[in-house]
Amino acid sequence: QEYTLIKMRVQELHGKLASLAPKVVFLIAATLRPETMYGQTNCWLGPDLNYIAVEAKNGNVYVCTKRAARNMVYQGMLRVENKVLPIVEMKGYELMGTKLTAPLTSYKTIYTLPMMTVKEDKGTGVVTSVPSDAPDDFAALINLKNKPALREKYGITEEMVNVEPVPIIDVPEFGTLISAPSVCQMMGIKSQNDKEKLVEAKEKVYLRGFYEGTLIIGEFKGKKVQEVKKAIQEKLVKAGEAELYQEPEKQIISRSG
Ligand code: ZZB
Repeated sequence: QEYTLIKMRVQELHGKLASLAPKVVFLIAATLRPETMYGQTNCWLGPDLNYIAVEAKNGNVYVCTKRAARNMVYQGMLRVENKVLPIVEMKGYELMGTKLTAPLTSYKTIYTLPMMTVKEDKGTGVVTSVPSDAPDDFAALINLKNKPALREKYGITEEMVNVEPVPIIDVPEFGTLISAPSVCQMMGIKSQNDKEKLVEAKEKVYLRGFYEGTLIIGEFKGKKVQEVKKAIQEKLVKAGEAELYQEPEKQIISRSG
């Protein structure tokens, strides 16, 4: 499985990250959909997951799970070559509300927010949120907007969730420019707890977006998603805004323990 790692730059180094100055620190989000980066509105972290900061080969500091850092060691992406050497260790909740600068999105600042369903054993444990085209992201964002108590628990302000899905891909069948909200509405999905429906919604949006979707924003505007996915990935990598990262298939990991 090949992921694109999106480098989301931490704007101000506070708390656990303060000691990393003057290094440049990035939260590293793993995505299969680099063409949707125009629609990023926030970043998800699992509040109870463990994260580490490690030094990349290029001198930057990357924040991700230890499992992802181990894969990065094997792929020659980190400065220390034969083991994972964490510079800082922290829980997801200690990073909530961090201001980030992310590539391609029109939001100048996006915030880290809590999502309960972020998996430790997938990608980097850092997830970029595209509520226009990912039903999971849309449902989780609606939850946070509607639940002051949930925001308070993690020190999230209203300003941090004051974002709207950005129309980025036109899928004629959905009859609107924003797929995820319309599919969630059609299927009656109101919360990130509607797990089964969300799986179905995700499949629908994925397939239609990939095969029938046309970008309506950015330099590849008017082109089919299928045709430009690779070009957008390459462009991000060339600009130093992303890296490529491979992940072994899950079954293989669990079989070998
Ligand atoms: C941006 C994006 C935009 C994504 C979209 C999806 C969609 P899959 O196919 O099930 O493997 N993701 C990455 N890591 C994690 C994690 N640790 N826990 C939970 N979710 C994670 O799903 C791959 C997608 O799952 C990744 O691509 C990422 O979200 C998320 F418009 O990045 B994606 C219809 C989906 N649309």
